[in-house]
Amino acid sequence: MSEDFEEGAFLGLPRGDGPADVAVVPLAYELTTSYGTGACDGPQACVEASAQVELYDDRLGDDLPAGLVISTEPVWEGTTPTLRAQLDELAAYVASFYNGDLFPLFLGGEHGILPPIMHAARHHPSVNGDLSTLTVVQLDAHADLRSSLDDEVFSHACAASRSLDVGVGQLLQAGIRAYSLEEAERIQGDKRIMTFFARDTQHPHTGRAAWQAWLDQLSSLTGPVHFTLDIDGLDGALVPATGTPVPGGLSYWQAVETIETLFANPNVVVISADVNEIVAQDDTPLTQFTAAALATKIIASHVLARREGRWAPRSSSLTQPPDETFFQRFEASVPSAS
Ligand SMILES: [Mn+2]
Repeated sequence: MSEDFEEGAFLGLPRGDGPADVAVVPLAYELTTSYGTGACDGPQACVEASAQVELYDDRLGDDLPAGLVISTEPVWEGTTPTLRAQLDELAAYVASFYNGDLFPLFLGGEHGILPPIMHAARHHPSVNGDLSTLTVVQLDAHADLRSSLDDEVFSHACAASRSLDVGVGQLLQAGIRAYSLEEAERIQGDKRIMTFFARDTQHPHTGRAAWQAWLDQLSSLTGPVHFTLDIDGLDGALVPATGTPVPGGLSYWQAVETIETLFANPNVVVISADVNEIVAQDDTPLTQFTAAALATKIIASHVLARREGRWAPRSSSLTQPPDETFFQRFEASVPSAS
């Protein structure tokens, strides 16, 4: 630990001078978690665990912050009483990080944060108001493609469905191994969705070819991308405290390879990322440390993309909060869903 270690900051990095190049944004949101609880404290636990993550990234060949300003924002907590009001509040808050000047990394919180984040992402200059140009790349145990769970259409189990509903153009997912008949049919029938199942990529004999197909898919993407990492996409042994740990998931190195491959694609601009379903584990810090290590890998991969000319700041005039709220947008897209 260096003497400039700053308590409460991601990686202990002091704020530094000037505007932020990377913003780590903890979102303490948990209103629909179905099984485990504690996703609300997860972001803070991840920031604390990051104190033990090495600043050196082998691909970057440098210590973070590598000359940049990495800012850890105050923990966002909703101030409104209902789920719908909190989602609107969240969408308006995160919109301020989509002006194109910086790279936001959101820490959640349950996966229900994704649809309002995607609504806000329309303001990024690379998206320029048209979310249909945006691809979401998702690592997750669950497809998150239900139409509702326990009568709640904004359940974390519907995060991917609602993101498509607010206008996201394409969804690529891997690690998927827990899903319903409804979701299996949706994956089959919806051309916007491409799913790489863990059964195939983790198969002891043929998994290697299936995994390579996933990497090839990431390398052939074009346009703006948001990367969403539900930590339950990893094998449950690595993240035992997450809300719904599932066996048979991705290895740590597969998550790293996904991140490195995506950020290395010269035809993609990764505009933002989130790491979610983090829960503070009491007996060992394994769950939150795993999340912190992968969040650090995301930041290092962004810094490398900047250095190699795949990402540049693009100031936007669209810095105002969204002209329509998340719910206005959602209800316009899916008239029957409200
Ligand atoms: Mn999820």
